[in-house]
Amino acid sequence: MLAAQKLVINKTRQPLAARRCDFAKTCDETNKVDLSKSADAPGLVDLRPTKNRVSPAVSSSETAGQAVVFRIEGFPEQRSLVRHETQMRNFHLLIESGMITILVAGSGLWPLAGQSVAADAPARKPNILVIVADDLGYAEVVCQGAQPIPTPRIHSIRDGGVCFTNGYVTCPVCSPTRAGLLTGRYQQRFGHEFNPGPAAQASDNFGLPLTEITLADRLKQLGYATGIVGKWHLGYKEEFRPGRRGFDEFFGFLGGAHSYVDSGADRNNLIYRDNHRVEEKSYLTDAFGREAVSFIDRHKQQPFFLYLAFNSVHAPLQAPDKYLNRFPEIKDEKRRTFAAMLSAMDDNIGAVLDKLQQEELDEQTLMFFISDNGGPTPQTTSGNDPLHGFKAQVWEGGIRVPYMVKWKGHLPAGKVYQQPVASLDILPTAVTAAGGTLAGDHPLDGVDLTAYLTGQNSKSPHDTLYWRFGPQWAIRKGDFKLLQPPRAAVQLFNLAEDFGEQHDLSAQKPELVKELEKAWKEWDSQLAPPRWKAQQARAARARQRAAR
Ligand SMILES: [Ca+2]
Repeated sequence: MLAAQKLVINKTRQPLAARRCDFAKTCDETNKVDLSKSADAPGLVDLRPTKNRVSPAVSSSETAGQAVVFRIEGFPEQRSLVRHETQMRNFHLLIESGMITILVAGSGLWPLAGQSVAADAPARKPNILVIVADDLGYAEVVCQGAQPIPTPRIHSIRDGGVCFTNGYVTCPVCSPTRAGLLTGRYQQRFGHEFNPGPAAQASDNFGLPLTEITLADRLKQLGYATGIVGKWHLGYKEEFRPGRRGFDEFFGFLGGAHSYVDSGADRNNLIYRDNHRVEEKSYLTDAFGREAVSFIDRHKQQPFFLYLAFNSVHAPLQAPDKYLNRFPEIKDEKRRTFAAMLSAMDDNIGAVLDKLQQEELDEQTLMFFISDNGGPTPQTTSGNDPLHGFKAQVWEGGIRVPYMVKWKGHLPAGKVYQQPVASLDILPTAVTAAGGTLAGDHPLDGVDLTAYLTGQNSKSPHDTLYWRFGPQWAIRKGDFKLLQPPRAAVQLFNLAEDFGEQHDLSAQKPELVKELEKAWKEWDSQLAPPRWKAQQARAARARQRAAR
């Protein structure tokens, strides 16, 4: 983490209008304290509040210098790197003059001799917000450029943070992915390999195994208020419910899918507030937005963890006129409804972001946005282009998803990160930011991404990523991916040149196939057998009918 020290200037500010640089116009124009032009400070840290000047510096490979977060009165928090002693000396002049306040400095900061500094002032732990979309395909929220259906509020996370072009989940369907995300561990390590099927047909032992420690458990232990709003899908029985897995509060449903317009549509999968059934009259996506804002309002005075797991844009395709009317140009009814559902989720994410801003919690909130698996395009139109495959498959279209992270003032803004990352990384990144430790008897597969995103570590966070989903499996090592599709021979792709997985290289590179197969088997040998089988709704209903 960058925040190795916290230094707060403890002195009275002096009015320095005569010397103050007009940062709104940039220092170049006033030329009063433009130390970057000074002869004794070539290349001084750029204090201008232009976001494009900050991000490249932070992401530079020449990051041997000190990361400094500072504030100029009247302007948002800034971040920059100081690489030379003369730069730091001039930085000190600005500190001494009262023109800037150093908030956070990187480890190994030059000593601030003679400064009136109160060191080690306790920093408030950041809030953690994890927003999960359901079945949202790679093509629907993109890292760069326009997209088919406008989602300006989700894009504001992208534009203010880091967007992943190679962001993966650990399974191409809902429940196992969530088990991996909330534990930071490959869910196959503890047998959580498949969906349970509908509530009425779920296996008796279905639920995130009680041996596992969730992100909520960890953050609760660190003093966080913890809440889940939305879809749980990690167990129906009492011992598996959110209240027993680290969450103080729960508003949502326990199953894998839910009507958006009838809270009592499935008597086996009702809407709950904690352990009490509630009637919900609002469109469910709006209700989840309302509850998320309420949670923040109730817990804004303390560090909180909010797991906001929308079921949008999972089937059934349902949306009220309020959102449908935004897309009169879309003639295909299915696509129009999907667009309305996505737009509704975007609005409600916007309400959450607005609330954070109103409460001045922007810079105190580390937030993630991710989809739990790829789009089931034939069922909902959720697109994965140009990736190959869909939800429930280990081609890229099933496992590479929209994924982004934002922490204003702490992570770069407007950056696209192209190394492979995983949903597993959310837990270690969040726990580390919260001041927790990752050691313990539950070894994690995820990594803290902070140093990678700030440019302090230029390596890839993961040498290798693995998938196992019944008979399907895959391994990605560097640019190459070997995968076992259902009922077919293994396929090898170079994702750097062919991320649409169109050109199978297995016949051309048999040695690489063997090497990757061996590596996958080594990982596979560490895994537990599935604790329950995949339950297909149609097959389960047929069995039930036959049993009557
Ligand atoms: Ca899903």
